[in-house]
Amino acid sequence: MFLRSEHNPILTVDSLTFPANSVFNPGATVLQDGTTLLLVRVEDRRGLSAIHVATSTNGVTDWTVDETPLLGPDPNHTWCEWGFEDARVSWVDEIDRYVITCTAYGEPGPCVYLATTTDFTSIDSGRVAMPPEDKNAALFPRRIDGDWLLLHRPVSVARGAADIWLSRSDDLESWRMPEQLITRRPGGWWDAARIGIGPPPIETTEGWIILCHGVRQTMSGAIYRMGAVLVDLEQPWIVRNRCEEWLLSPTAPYERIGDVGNVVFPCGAVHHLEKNELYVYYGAADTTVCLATASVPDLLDVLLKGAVV
Ligand code: BMA
Repeated sequence: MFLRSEHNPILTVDSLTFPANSVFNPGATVLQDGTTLLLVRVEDRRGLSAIHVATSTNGVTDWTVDETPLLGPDPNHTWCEWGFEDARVSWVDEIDRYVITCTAYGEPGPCVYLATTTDFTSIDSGRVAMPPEDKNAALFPRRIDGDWLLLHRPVSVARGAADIWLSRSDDLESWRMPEQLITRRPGGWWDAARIGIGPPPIETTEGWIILCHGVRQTMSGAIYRMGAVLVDLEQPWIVRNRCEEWLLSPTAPYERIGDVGNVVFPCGAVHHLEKNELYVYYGAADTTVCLATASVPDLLDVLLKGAVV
């Protein structure tokens, strides 16, 4: 279903003009002029992460990565003293801005941070949207039934549970009515340990495609894979179908070996409407940025046949 780019990994630390440990887990969007823009997580040689802007005219090769981070560790605030991680980005017509959701990391624990920008050179407004421990958030790009909808992944320390929740807001500032949307499957399933959102939901006539990561614990550590869920177009709090099988699993050497081996971690997707193709940008082994593509009709075909599990 998903075809890996022959250029994988499409972005590595060797392409940066500044020293760093790793570059991974990219959010993605396409600008007005057709440039693909990634919000990549760059981990520096202290171990702290920042969100940097990377651009390419073809979305595959020749990336330029800004040296100055868009969001970086701030020692003046405990909640982001260790930086920002794993950005997702959506263009939101109603507010004429991009909305970035990412993890702010500091002593209180990881929390969801929501920021807006018009140009990716500065942040207009930014605030913590969900207290710790909560991460892996993505916004639906338009209001539904009058509300903004945020997908996020709180952790229940008591149960060790980490599922995808949905919360609503009138103003993108205060969030209410959290409800569980997509939960881990039990026992031997590939997403039994944790499940979290990947890129922001992708709108199609059949519903919203939600790509997610699922985690399974094994005797030699966790395996992070990618799966897909289809939720209703007008009532996205209703899960229509869920693929039983994963759609991308770490098998390539660059996904198997790295700082954290056996990880594919998608945060960005670009729907190229002319080809009806999805470009999914993902982190491989917490070390590099990779790309896999799939036909949207093929993906929907699988999703429409899938069972709700
Ligand atoms: C998750 C996140 C990701 C990371 C993944 C695998 O919990 O922290 O940033 O890619 O673990 O290490």
